Amino acid sequence: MITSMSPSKPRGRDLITDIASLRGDFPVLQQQVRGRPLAYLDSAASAQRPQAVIDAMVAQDSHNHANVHRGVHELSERSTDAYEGARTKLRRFVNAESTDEIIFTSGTTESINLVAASLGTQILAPEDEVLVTRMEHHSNIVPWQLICERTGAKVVPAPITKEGELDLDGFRRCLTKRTKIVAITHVSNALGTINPIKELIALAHDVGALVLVDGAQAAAHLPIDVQDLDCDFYALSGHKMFGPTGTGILYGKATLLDSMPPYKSGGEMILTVSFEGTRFNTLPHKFEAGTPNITGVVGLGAAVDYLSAIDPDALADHEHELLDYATDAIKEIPGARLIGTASSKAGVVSFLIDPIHAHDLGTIVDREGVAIRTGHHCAMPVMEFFGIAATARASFALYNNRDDIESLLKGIRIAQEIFK
Ligand code: 7TS
Repeated sequence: MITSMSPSKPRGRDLITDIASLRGDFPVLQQQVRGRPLAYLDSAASAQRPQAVIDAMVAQDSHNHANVHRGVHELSERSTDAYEGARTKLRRFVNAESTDEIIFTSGTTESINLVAASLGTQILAPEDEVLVTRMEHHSNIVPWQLICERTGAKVVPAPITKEGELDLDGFRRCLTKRTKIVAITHVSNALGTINPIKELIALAHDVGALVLVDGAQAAAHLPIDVQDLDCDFYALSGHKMFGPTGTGILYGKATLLDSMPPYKSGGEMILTVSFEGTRFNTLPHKFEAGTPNITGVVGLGAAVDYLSAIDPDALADHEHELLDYATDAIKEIPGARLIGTASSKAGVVSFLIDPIHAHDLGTIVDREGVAIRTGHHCAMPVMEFFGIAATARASFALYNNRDDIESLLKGIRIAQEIFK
């Protein structure tokens, strides 16, 4: 099930409900790969970009490029307006209270590293704990391990069930007075599980912990409302929500970001510099040292415009239908094993077809023009839990259709013939 909509999202009559019509917006999908129509089923790794995002970036580079926040000239003003305009779009997209709470980063990985390095140094001490879950992407494990090594704190993994859901009782048991930070994924990239994060955030706050949500896999599929969730931090990546690579945001509550030390230092993040002492800039610039990815941020703003024009209920229905169709079909294949059968899932199907190695499967379906990801998906603790080395993963986005899934099923049948 794809979770219900947030009440604070705009729900106008003019939102796009015909999801199937959107496929034509993505030029990369209009090609043949290995002589077959491309079936791109790897959006969890990186989503494709609509023409509107490409156009916005080309326009920025063709007409407006200059550095931001520093020039008095026309192009610098235009670039600054476009860059700060994107911040306003992102604020609306996650429903933050203020643009001060939107920090542009290179993506989810950098957003989490920022919080781990800055907040972690500030609040973690020996005996303290950072609670993560066993379904986290490495990006939401390793930064915490590094900061724990430096501070003497400990990373604690909350358990998961054999369905690939978070074990809620286990999560509750892990929460203690020692828990200072809880870092949880909104949607698992390896399993597709949608976590009940609002409930988890409330439980974490009950013990006084701060909560970071890894939203990398949520942003293209679910409405995000950071005020409703009451999360302290929310991280996302532009390239997983139809924007460019090298972009993303960290949302943080202003009071927290204000009190945290800078993460990177240099130009832009200062007010005054002298050898007697340096005064840091105000939010959000305090956390944006150096010349940012201006064109990328403009593209990310265009991706937000694109997503915001789509009816979230229609999008959820479309992806849910594809998920059910693929899950039911793969379940019926002899030798199939589904990894991740949570009751609440986003458009991710992780599976194995005995006796075919996931990598062989990926290579064979690629010959049919089908792009899936195979491997541990940067979630080795998940693989360890299920006693496997890798899965084949098909992941869906708004531009996918049943033909894509049929191409995958055909590829699987060919692989089975080869390995018979
Ligand atoms: N968190 C989750 C849940 C992810 O799925 C990913 C990337 C990241 C963090 C890191 O995002 P980045 O944009 O900073 O790299 N996940 C995947 C994937 O599933 N296949 O390739 C990348």
